[in-house]
Amino acid sequence: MQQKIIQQYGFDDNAAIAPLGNGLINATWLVNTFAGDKFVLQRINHNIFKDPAAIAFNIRSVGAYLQQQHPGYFFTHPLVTASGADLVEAGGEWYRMFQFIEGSLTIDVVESPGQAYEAAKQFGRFTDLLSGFDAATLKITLPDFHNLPMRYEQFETALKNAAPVRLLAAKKETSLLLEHNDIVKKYMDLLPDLTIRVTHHDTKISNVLIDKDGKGLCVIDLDTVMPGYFISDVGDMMRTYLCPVSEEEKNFERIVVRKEFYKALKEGYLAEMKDELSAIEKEHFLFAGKMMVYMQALRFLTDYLHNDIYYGSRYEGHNLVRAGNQLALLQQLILLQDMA
Ligand code: GN1
Ligand code: MG
Repeated sequence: MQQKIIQQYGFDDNAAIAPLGNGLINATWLVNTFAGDKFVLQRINHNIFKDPAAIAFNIRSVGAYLQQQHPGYFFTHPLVTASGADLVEAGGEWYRMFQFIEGSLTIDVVESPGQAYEAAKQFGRFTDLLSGFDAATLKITLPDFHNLPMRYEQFETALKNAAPVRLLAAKKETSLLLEHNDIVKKYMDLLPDLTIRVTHHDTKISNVLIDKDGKGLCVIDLDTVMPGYFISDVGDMMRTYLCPVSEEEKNFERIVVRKEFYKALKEGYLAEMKDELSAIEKEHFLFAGKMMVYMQALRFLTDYLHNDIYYGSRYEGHNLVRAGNQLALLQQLILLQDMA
């Protein structure tokens, strides 16, 4: 199937196609053409993204603005096919292609404060460069994606409908989520004071391209670029950069918060966003992390209670472990005092 897609972009039949990266939602391949050029092919998971054309619209619209207003910014525009389309349908699936940026790298785990700084700076820069762009013109590619009260309601519904054996297995995680539900209230109270901006909504480290010297180049994976709050981007960075192990780690003793990484993340983000964020937003910098870690724990546990229909599961209890992991991280974050 992938060969058929790349033909539409006018590539030779002899391209080598190999899986790339480890996202949970979309499938990605590296395409090496016979001529020696490299491209990235992606299949959009349309069970989750019901409207792939909305994603393409947003990327086109943001890309055009950046090209016009900030021509020096490095932006990964999707390639167009021989017939001019930036999205290809085949067998009920949607695909798009990007140029592979020579010399660019991605990493999966943040290993140094410098990497946290660079990545946070890139995500801050993206939102800052788009501060003159009307976020309201973007399409909503995932309705209610980071709607915390709605995620909480879904969790409550799952508690009512789950199989008794899963409910019992999830007893500890369930009571921790209930215990910390003041986060939902705090978030609701804060909302009127937050500004809506162009938000990436998936700020994990593998969504930043860096060069061989570790300098940030740009952000990628723009499927969830939508109007949103700084909480989403800053919080998801905290969720994925501060701890030396990922959400997959089963040994929760290894879940700690690296203070120097927090400091670097904050410095990197504010290097671009300090004049954009309000005083109230800055005061809630650390809260962003708590909110996003809490929401991810809710999402993993809800999925466990729903028999893993969203995230899938590679072993029995996978999403329960992921939820427990995020709750351990939440407890560590609660202990962290804000600084800098
Ligand atoms: C999903 O596709 P990926 O792996 O970048 C999810 C994020 C979660 C993340 C947890 C569209 O992201 O919201 O934080 O898994 N994306 C979607 O690993 O649900
Ligand atoms: Mg993603």
